[in-house]
Amino acid sequence: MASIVQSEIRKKLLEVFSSANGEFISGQKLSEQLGCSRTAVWKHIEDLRNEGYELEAVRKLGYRIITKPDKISANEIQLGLETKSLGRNIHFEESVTSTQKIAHKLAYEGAVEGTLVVAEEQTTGRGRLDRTWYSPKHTGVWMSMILRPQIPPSQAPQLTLLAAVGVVQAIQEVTGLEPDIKWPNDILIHQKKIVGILTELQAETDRINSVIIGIGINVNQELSQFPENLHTIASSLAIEKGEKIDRAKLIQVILLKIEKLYKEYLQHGFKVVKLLWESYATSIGKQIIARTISGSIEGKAIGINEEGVLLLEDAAGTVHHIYSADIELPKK
Ligand code: BT5
Repeated sequence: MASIVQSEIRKKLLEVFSSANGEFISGQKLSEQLGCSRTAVWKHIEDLRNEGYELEAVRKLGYRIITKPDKISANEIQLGLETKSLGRNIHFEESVTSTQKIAHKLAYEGAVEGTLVVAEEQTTGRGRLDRTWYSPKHTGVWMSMILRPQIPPSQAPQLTLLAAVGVVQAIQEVTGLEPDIKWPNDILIHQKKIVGILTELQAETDRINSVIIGIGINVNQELSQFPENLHTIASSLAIEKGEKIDRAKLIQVILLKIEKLYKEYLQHGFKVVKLLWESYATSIGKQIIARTISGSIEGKAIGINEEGVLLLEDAAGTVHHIYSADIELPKK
C-alpha cells in the first residue's frame, strides 16, 4: 500500500514539474499540491536526484528540473500520453531477456489489448528466425505491444506493415528524419538499419488470440557502441540526426500513430495502411533479390497485395508471392 502511495506522489511531482516548464516551484507549493510535508517533498526530490534528474534548489524560489535522466519508465511514458488504449497498461522492467517473451506470457494470462512491455535492456533480444537483436542499456527502445484484433491469422502480416508505418511517421515527427521501409520489417535511414519489427501470434487455426508486435529502435547509440559486425549495417537516430532523442517522447508518438492506424485498419481494412506503406517503401519498383528459406529469387518488387505479401516479378514475367524473406536492395 505504502509503495502505491509513494509512486502516486512521485508521479504527481513529475507532473507538477512538467507543467512548470522549467520554472521554479516553491517547496511550500509542492507540499500543498502533493499533499505531503515539506520534508517528504525533499525526500522525493533526493530520490529523483539519485535517479539522474538534475534539480536546482534555490532558497526562496524553490526547485526546478534542469535535465531529466536518459532513462525511460512507465511514468515517463504515460505522462502526456494521448492514446486511449495503447500503452495505458505498461509493464516496465530495467533488464529482461526479451520483451517478446514477457508479452507472450502476459497475453496468455489475459492482458488487455494495448498492454505494452518496455525494457531498458534485453539480454537475449530476438529477431526473425531466431536471430539475435542487439539491445544495450539506456540507448534504445525495446518494446512489445499486445493487440487482439479479430482477423484471420493469415492477415497478421498486415500488422507488421501497419507498425512500420506508425514508427516511420513517429520518427519523422520527432526527429525530422525521413526513414525508408524495407519489406517487411526493417526501417532504414541512409540504407542503415535503425528499426526491426517482429510480429508473433498466439492463434488457433482460424482465430487470433493475440498478436505481439515487437519493436526495436536504435535511438541514442554512438557508432562505437555497436558490435563490430553491425558497424556497416546499423545506425541510430542520434547518429543520423546529430543529437540525442528523447526516448519516452518517441514511444508516446509511436503509440499514438499506431493506435490511429490500427483504428482505421479495424474499421476500414488494410487499404490506407497499404498506400502509406508503399509510399515509404524503398524496395517497391526496384530490382531486388529475395532470399527465402527455399532459395533466392531475383526480380522487380511490384508491390504488396491485400494481405501484405510482397509481389516479385521475375525476368520471365512470373509473379512470385513472397511471404518471408530477406531482401537485398541494389547498392546505390
Ligand atoms: C528484426 O529481425 O529486425 C526484428 C527485431 C525485433 C527486435 C524487437 S526489440 C523488442 C522485441 N523484443 C525482442 O526480443 N525482439 C523485438 P531480423 O529481420 O531477423 O533482423 C535481425 C538482424 O538484424 C540480425 O541478424 C543482425 O544482422 C541485425 N541486428 C541485430 N541487432 C541490431 C540492431 N540493434 N540494429 C540493427 N541491426 C541489428
